[in-house]
Amino acid sequence: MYGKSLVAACGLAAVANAQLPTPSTTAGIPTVEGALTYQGPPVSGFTGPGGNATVQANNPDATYVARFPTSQFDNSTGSEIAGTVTAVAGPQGTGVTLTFDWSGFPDAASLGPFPYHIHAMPIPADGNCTAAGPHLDPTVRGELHSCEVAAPQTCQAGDLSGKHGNITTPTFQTSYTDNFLSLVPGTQYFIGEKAIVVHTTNATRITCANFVQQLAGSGNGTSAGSNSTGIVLPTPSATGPVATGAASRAAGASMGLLVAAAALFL
Ligand SMILES: [Cu+2]
Repeated sequence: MYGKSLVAACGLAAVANAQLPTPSTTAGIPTVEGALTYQGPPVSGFTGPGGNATVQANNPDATYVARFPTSQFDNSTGSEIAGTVTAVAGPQGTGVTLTFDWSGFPDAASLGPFPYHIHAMPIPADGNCTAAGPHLDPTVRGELHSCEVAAPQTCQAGDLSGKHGNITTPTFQTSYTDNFLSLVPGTQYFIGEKAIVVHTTNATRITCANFVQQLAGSGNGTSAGSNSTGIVLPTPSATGPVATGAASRAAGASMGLLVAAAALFL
């Protein structure tokens, strides 16, 4: 449906620098792994076949935390992004308020700005960011049109940087409410047990962590039943320990190798 000509017409080459991976299929930008959403001018009002995202009301009083690892250093970027992203219900239970306390971003001039998204799946215990799959996109909007900031209901629900801006600084400490996310398990917009992934500007996944529910009264993680990170999986028997990590961090790999990988796994 979408050929290389359309990709070219979209001006993809303008997205980034010489490190930008080349779209590798005649079917358009590969999306199964969660591509870098097209960064050019939006097409006003464009939605996927699922139409506009719906405002998520009646969110429960629950807290989910994505804890980023502090034990790994990314040789390819010279960085160690650390910190947390905390998710609670928005005002009157509408939407989700996200609070970011991130530090350690690499040089934005050469590797940024840094997009970040909620992806459709959790990462496994080995921290493999690629396993997070594509973006959380319940309206099936896809990657070929950039997020229209003035109309966030048209964007991919998980495209946080599309809706709220890329990261361009060494630290990222902010808070905002996104109305198109949910804390209700089982809903299409539910972010729990899904990964939040940070990319370099060419879509390489440089770190990731899962949103895991923090049980009431567990404080910073000393209550019975918590694991070493102080957070507890709602389904502790499912897949083992909480996974935080950054398997895209190929220690010692050159940026060139990562770019080659990114070309296959956007
Ligand atoms: Cu992403």
